[in-house]
Amino acid sequence: MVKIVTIAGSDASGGAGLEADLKTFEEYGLYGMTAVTLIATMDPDNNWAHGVFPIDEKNLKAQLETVFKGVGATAAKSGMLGTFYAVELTREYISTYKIKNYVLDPVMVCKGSDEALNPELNQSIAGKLLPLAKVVTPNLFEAGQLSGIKEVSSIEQMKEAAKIIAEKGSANVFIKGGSKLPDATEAVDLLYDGNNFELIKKPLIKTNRTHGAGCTVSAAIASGLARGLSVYDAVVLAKKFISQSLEGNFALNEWVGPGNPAEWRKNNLFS
Ligand code: PXL
Repeated sequence: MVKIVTIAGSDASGGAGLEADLKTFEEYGLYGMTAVTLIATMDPDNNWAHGVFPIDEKNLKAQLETVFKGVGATAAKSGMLGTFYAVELTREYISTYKIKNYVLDPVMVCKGSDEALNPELNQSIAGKLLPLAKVVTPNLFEAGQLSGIKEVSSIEQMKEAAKIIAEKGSANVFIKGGSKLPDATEAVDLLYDGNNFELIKKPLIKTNRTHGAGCTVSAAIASGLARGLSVYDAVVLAKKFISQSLEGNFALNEWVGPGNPAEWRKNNLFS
């Protein structure tokens, strides 16, 4: 059994965070493990406002010991880390256990959440984790933050941001969410391997039920790497995976809707 771990927050509503990651790992036929950094809650009496409850440092370290020392993993991804100690512990375990297939999803804020952006925390993520990442998977907003380009709103700016982010250490940069470019007619994402740009395209799926899409695509890339795919092949397959997942989008309630990673089973791309 090939093992993979997500170091991420739990989304109590189940659409994003480690819940999205585990569902994705399952679809890829992997054994999924978790190190929970925080629990995110949403308030139905307050317009679905997000709450964030960090897991304490001792607890997180004990989870990482369980996973990395106690079991071992072929691949890892990290999602919402939330605290400086979670960033440092992630750096420590990914480097100590020499995890080559590490996908960094530099989650900065949840969609629809009003929690403040923490620039120092994001700088810590960039400084400590980008150099360890095989692939970093920022969306347009995160690419803007990581690169220092204020607003990424064209394919040219995606390329510019990818170059700057690659210089900070990640071996490959995958900028997702190209479907949100102002003039998008297709869902165009960008892969940069330090030399070449590849545009990865799929038809635009017109829905705002995209909760957890970013988590799912980075978990799918990590899953492809765990299965031995090249970065390019893992990204292309992940793009198919997220497109199928979003085809199966549904409403959880009046505020939010996720995709459905299990859509994949209708059209299993491994068989
Ligand atoms: O989609 C970003 C995200 C990541 N991780 C957790 C979340 C969210 C958004 O809600 O709750 C735990």
